[in-house]
Amino acid sequence: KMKAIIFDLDGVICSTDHYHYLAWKSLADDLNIPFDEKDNERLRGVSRMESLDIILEKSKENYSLKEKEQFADRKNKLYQQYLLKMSTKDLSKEVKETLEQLRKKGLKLAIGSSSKNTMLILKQLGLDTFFDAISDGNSIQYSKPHPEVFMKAADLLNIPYKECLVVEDAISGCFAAKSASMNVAALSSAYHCTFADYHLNCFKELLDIKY
Ligand code: B16
Ligand code: MG
Repeated sequence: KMKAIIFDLDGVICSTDHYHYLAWKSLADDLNIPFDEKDNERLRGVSRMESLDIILEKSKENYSLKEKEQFADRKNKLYQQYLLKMSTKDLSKEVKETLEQLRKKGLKLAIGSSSKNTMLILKQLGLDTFFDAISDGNSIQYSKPHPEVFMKAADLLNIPYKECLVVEDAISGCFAAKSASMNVAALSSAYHCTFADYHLNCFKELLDIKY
């Protein structure tokens, strides 16, 4: 029996994954590093610094930690400019209504995101007070595929891991959930994840699951 749902943020609740891509693309172009949307798939769910390291794999230069921190900062500032333009209009009707109906079923609802911008994004969407628990990139030591972010969310809810369902768009996130013995519903980029318990064509299919 499942009592809680832990949602990934970027790529599940909202489409900020595209803004990540645009901001990284701009940095990669400045540094003359090839980077396209296929490369971007590897960055899903992965932390900011780890994402930068993946991008720099194709660079001929060897950058210092200080330079890398500046690059990550530059990317984040650009990314936040996109976030600041977001509003409640960027929360789809489908996601909003599905969340409300899941809550009506008595399920606990939480966020489990690697992003340090989680609170800003939730505020922009008008969801900052909606969830029962929020576990994000600021409170973890290891990012996905490590299960820490989801374990923290379940601990905050006080629900056993086996009774949680994680909703993910990233393979790294599906791994993270499974490592914590949680159930996984995979959608969009993670749809073909072989070990997911549920495969969703769209967000509202969460309502078809037997909890
Ligand atoms: P930030 P999620 C992840 O969020 C993104 O998928 C990933 O692409 C990003 O690098 C990471 O957050 C860190 O984000 O730079 O805002 O701290 O999918 O776990 O909600
Ligand atoms: Mg995601």
